[in-house]
Amino acid sequence: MKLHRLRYSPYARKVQMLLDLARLPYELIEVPYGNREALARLTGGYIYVPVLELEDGTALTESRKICEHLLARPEAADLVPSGLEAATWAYSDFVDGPLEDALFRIASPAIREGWPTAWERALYTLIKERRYGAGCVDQWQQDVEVLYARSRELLAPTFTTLERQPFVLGDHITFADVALYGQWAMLAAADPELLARLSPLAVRHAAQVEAAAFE
Ligand SMILES: N[C@@H](CCC(=O)N[C@@H](CS)C(=O)NCC(=O)O)C(=O)O
Repeated sequence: MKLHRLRYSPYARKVQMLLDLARLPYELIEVPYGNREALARLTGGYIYVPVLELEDGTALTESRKICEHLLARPEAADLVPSGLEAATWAYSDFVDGPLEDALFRIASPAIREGWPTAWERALYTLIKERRYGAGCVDQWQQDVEVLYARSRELLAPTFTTLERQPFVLGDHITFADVALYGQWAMLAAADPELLARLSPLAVRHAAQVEAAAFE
Protein backbone atom coordinates (compact mmCIF):
# COMPACT_ATOMS: atom_id res chain seq x y z
CA MET A 1 0.00 0.00 0.00
CA LYS A 2 1.01 3.61 -0.45
CA LEU A 3 -0.11 6.38 1.91
CA HIS A 4 -0.11 9.83 0.34
CA ARG A 5 0.10 12.44 3.07
CA LEU A 6 0.99 15.94 4.13
CA ARG A 7 3.04 15.74 7.33
CA TYR A 8 0.74 18.09 9.26
CA SER A 9 -2.56 16.45 8.22
CA PRO A 10 -4.28 14.99 11.30
CA TYR A 11 -6.40 12.75 9.09
CA ALA A 12 -3.36 11.39 7.28
CA ARG A 13 -1.48 10.89 10.56
CA LYS A 14 -4.46 8.98 11.98
CA VAL A 15 -4.38 6.60 8.99
CA GLN A 16 -0.59 6.29 9.25
CA MET A 17 -0.76 5.40 12.95
CA LEU A 18 -3.46 2.83 12.20
CA LEU A 19 -1.17 1.20 9.60
CA ASP A 20 1.72 1.24 12.10
CA LEU A 21 -0.29 -0.27 14.95
CA ALA A 22 -1.69 -2.98 12.67
CA ARG A 23 1.86 -3.64 11.40
CA LEU A 24 0.62 -3.37 7.84
CA PRO A 25 3.44 -2.60 5.39
CA TYR A 26 3.14 0.63 3.41
CA GLU A 27 5.17 3.20 1.56
CA LEU A 28 4.86 6.82 2.64
CA ILE A 29 4.48 9.39 -0.13
CA GLU A 30 4.99 13.02 0.93
CA VAL A 31 2.76 15.16 -1.28
CA PRO A 32 4.42 18.47 -2.19
CA TYR A 33 1.90 21.06 -0.99
CA GLY A 34 2.26 23.17 -4.12
CA ASN A 35 2.33 20.32 -6.66
CA ARG A 36 -0.43 17.75 -6.48
CA GLU A 37 -0.26 16.64 -10.09
CA ALA A 38 0.55 12.99 -9.24
CA LEU A 39 -2.23 12.88 -6.64
CA ALA A 40 -4.79 14.35 -9.04
CA ARG A 41 -3.83 11.83 -11.71
CA LEU A 42 -4.03 8.96 -9.24
CA THR A 43 -7.45 9.89 -7.87
CA GLY A 44 -9.08 11.43 -10.92
CA GLY A 45 -9.01 14.92 -9.43
CA TYR A 46 -9.22 14.63 -5.62
CA ILE A 47 -6.30 16.61 -4.17
CA TYR A 48 -6.82 16.30 -0.43
CA VAL A 49 -4.91 13.90 1.77
CA PRO A 50 -4.91 11.21 2.98
CA VAL A 51 -5.19 8.96 -0.05
CA LEU A 52 -4.44 5.28 0.44
CA GLU A 53 -3.40 3.39 -2.67
CA LEU A 54 -4.26 -0.26 -2.20
CA GLU A 55 -2.29 -3.23 -3.47
CA ASP A 56 -4.62 -3.53 -6.50
CA GLY A 57 -4.14 0.16 -7.39
CA THR A 58 -7.48 1.39 -5.99
CA ALA A 59 -7.15 4.88 -4.48
CA LEU A 60 -9.18 5.23 -1.28
CA THR A 61 -10.06 8.76 -0.15
CA GLU A 62 -11.69 10.19 3.03
CA SER A 63 -9.93 9.09 6.18
CA ARG A 64 -13.03 7.68 7.85
CA LYS A 65 -13.62 5.38 4.87
CA ILE A 66 -9.93 4.46 4.74
CA CYS A 67 -9.96 3.58 8.45
CA GLU A 68 -13.15 1.54 8.09
CA HIS A 69 -11.41 -0.42 5.35
CA LEU A 70 -8.27 -1.02 7.42
CA LEU A 71 -10.16 -1.85 10.61
CA ALA A 72 -12.00 -4.58 8.70
CA ARG A 73 -8.65 -6.36 8.22
CA PRO A 74 -7.79 -8.96 10.88
CA GLU A 75 -4.49 -7.20 11.74
CA ALA A 76 -6.40 -4.11 12.97
CA ALA A 77 -9.56 -5.67 14.35
CA ASP A 78 -8.44 -5.37 18.03
CA LEU A 79 -8.46 -1.58 17.73
CA VAL A 80 -12.27 -1.54 17.84
CA PRO A 81 -12.98 -3.90 20.74
CA SER A 82 -16.20 -5.85 20.75
CA GLY A 83 -18.82 -3.93 22.73
CA LEU A 84 -16.94 -0.63 22.38
CA GLU A 85 -17.85 0.04 18.74
CA ALA A 86 -20.22 2.91 19.56
CA ALA A 87 -17.85 4.58 22.02
CA THR A 88 -14.85 4.16 19.73
CA TRP A 89 -16.48 5.59 16.60
CA ALA A 90 -18.35 8.33 18.46
CA TYR A 91 -15.09 9.48 20.05
CA SER A 92 -13.26 9.37 16.74
CA ASP A 93 -16.02 11.44 15.11
CA PHE A 94 -15.78 13.98 17.96
CA VAL A 95 -12.03 14.22 17.39
CA ASP A 96 -12.30 14.61 13.61
CA GLY A 97 -15.12 17.17 13.95
CA PRO A 98 -15.33 19.65 16.85
CA LEU A 99 -11.89 18.98 18.29
CA GLU A 100 -10.07 19.32 14.95
CA ASP A 101 -12.02 22.51 14.29
CA ALA A 102 -10.44 24.08 17.39
CA LEU A 103 -6.94 22.58 17.16
CA PHE A 104 -6.19 23.21 13.48
CA ARG A 105 -6.58 26.95 14.09
CA ILE A 106 -3.82 26.78 16.72
CA ALA A 107 -1.58 24.91 14.29
CA SER A 108 -2.33 26.92 11.14
CA PRO A 109 0.04 29.91 11.55
CA ALA A 110 3.03 27.61 12.18
CA ILE A 111 2.00 25.25 9.37
CA ARG A 112 1.92 28.20 6.97
CA GLU A 113 5.35 29.38 8.11
CA GLY A 114 6.71 25.88 7.58
CA TRP A 115 6.08 25.76 3.81
CA PRO A 116 9.39 26.27 2.02
CA THR A 117 8.17 28.53 -0.80
CA ALA A 118 6.31 31.83 -0.89
CA TRP A 119 3.93 30.21 -3.41
CA GLU A 120 2.98 27.46 -0.97
CA ARG A 121 2.49 29.91 1.90
CA ALA A 122 0.26 32.03 -0.34
CA LEU A 123 -1.69 28.96 -1.51
CA TYR A 124 -2.21 27.87 2.10
CA THR A 125 -3.48 31.34 3.01
CA LEU A 126 -5.77 31.45 -0.03
CA ILE A 127 -7.33 28.07 0.77
CA LYS A 128 -7.98 29.03 4.40
CA GLU A 129 -9.22 32.54 3.58
CA ARG A 130 -11.66 31.32 0.94
CA ARG A 131 -13.32 29.23 3.62
CA TYR A 132 -12.85 31.25 6.81
CA GLY A 133 -12.52 34.83 5.58
CA ALA A 134 -9.78 37.38 4.90
CA GLY A 135 -6.97 37.48 7.45
CA CYS A 136 -8.18 34.36 9.29
CA VAL A 137 -4.73 32.78 9.80
CA ASP A 138 -3.33 36.02 11.25
CA GLN A 139 -6.43 36.32 13.43
CA TRP A 140 -5.93 32.77 14.79
CA GLN A 141 -2.37 33.70 15.68
CA GLN A 142 -3.65 36.68 17.68
CA ASP A 143 -6.44 34.64 19.29
CA VAL A 144 -4.26 31.70 20.24
CA GLU A 145 -5.05 31.91 23.98
CA VAL A 146 -8.78 31.81 23.28
CA LEU A 147 -8.23 28.84 20.97
CA TYR A 148 -6.25 27.01 23.66
CA ALA A 149 -9.02 27.70 26.19
CA ARG A 150 -11.65 26.32 23.80
CA SER A 151 -9.52 23.24 23.04
CA ARG A 152 -8.86 22.52 26.72
CA GLU A 153 -12.59 22.82 27.42
CA LEU A 154 -13.35 20.25 24.72
CA LEU A 155 -10.55 18.03 25.98
CA ALA A 156 -11.33 18.32 29.71
CA PRO A 157 -13.15 14.95 29.96
CA THR A 158 -10.39 13.30 27.92
CA PHE A 159 -7.66 14.70 30.18
CA THR A 160 -9.57 13.63 33.31
CA THR A 161 -9.63 10.12 31.86
CA LEU A 162 -5.97 10.18 30.81
CA GLU A 163 -4.92 11.16 34.32
CA ARG A 164 -6.32 7.82 35.51
CA GLN A 165 -5.62 5.44 32.63
CA PRO A 166 -3.19 5.28 29.71
CA PHE A 167 -5.73 5.19 26.89
CA VAL A 168 -9.04 6.86 26.13
CA LEU A 169 -11.18 3.75 26.62
CA GLY A 170 -9.12 1.89 29.22
CA ASP A 171 -5.81 0.07 29.60
CA HIS A 172 -5.65 -0.97 25.95
CA ILE A 173 -5.11 1.16 22.91
CA THR A 174 -8.09 1.55 20.59
CA PHE A 175 -8.95 3.46 17.44
CA ALA A 176 -10.14 6.31 19.72
CA ASP A 177 -6.48 6.87 20.67
CA VAL A 178 -5.45 6.67 17.03
CA ALA A 179 -7.85 9.46 16.08
CA LEU A 180 -6.64 11.60 18.98
CA TYR A 181 -3.03 10.91 18.06
CA GLY A 182 -3.69 12.41 14.62
CA GLN A 183 -4.42 15.73 16.33
CA TRP A 184 -1.29 15.54 18.50
CA ALA A 185 0.76 14.77 15.38
CA MET A 186 -0.68 17.82 13.61
CA LEU A 187 0.30 20.14 16.48
CA ALA A 188 3.74 18.58 16.84
CA ALA A 189 4.37 18.76 13.08
CA ALA A 190 3.48 22.45 13.12
CA ASP A 191 5.68 23.13 16.17
CA PRO A 192 6.39 20.67 19.04
CA GLU A 193 5.93 23.54 21.51
CA LEU A 194 2.24 23.74 20.58
CA LEU A 195 1.55 20.24 21.88
CA ALA A 196 3.51 20.76 25.09
CA ARG A 197 1.65 24.02 25.68
CA LEU A 198 -1.71 22.29 25.32
CA SER A 199 -1.06 19.82 28.15
CA PRO A 200 1.63 17.43 29.43
CA LEU A 201 -1.11 14.79 29.28
CA ALA A 202 -1.28 15.24 25.50
CA VAL A 203 2.49 14.77 25.24
CA ARG A 204 2.31 11.66 27.42
CA HIS A 205 -0.59 10.19 25.47
CA ALA A 206 1.21 10.76 22.16
CA ALA A 207 4.28 8.96 23.54
CA GLN A 208 2.15 6.05 24.76
CA VAL A 209 0.52 5.62 21.35
CA GLU A 210 3.93 5.76 19.65
CA ALA A 211 5.28 3.21 22.12
CA ALA A 212 2.40 0.85 21.30
CA ALA A 213 3.18 1.21 17.59
CA PHE A 214 6.96 1.06 17.59
CA GLU A 215 8.11 -0.95 20.61
N1 LIG B 1 -12.68 14.60 5.34
C1 LIG B 1 -11.36 14.44 4.80
C2 LIG B 1 -10.57 15.70 5.08
C3 LIG B 1 -9.27 15.74 4.29
C4 LIG B 1 -8.59 17.09 4.45
O1 LIG B 1 -9.21 18.11 4.74
N2 LIG B 1 -7.27 17.08 4.25
C5 LIG B 1 -6.51 18.30 4.34
C6 LIG B 1 -5.34 18.15 5.28
S1 LIG B 1 -5.88 17.92 6.95
C7 LIG B 1 -5.90 18.63 3.00
O2 LIG B 1 -5.61 17.76 2.20
N3 LIG B 1 -5.68 19.92 2.76
C8 LIG B 1 -5.08 20.35 1.55
C9 LIG B 1 -5.19 21.82 1.39
O3 LIG B 1 -5.36 22.53 2.38
O4 LIG B 1 -5.07 22.25 0.26
C10 LIG B 1 -10.70 13.22 5.46
O5 LIG B 1 -11.07 12.87 6.59
O6 LIG B 1 -9.85 12.59 4.82
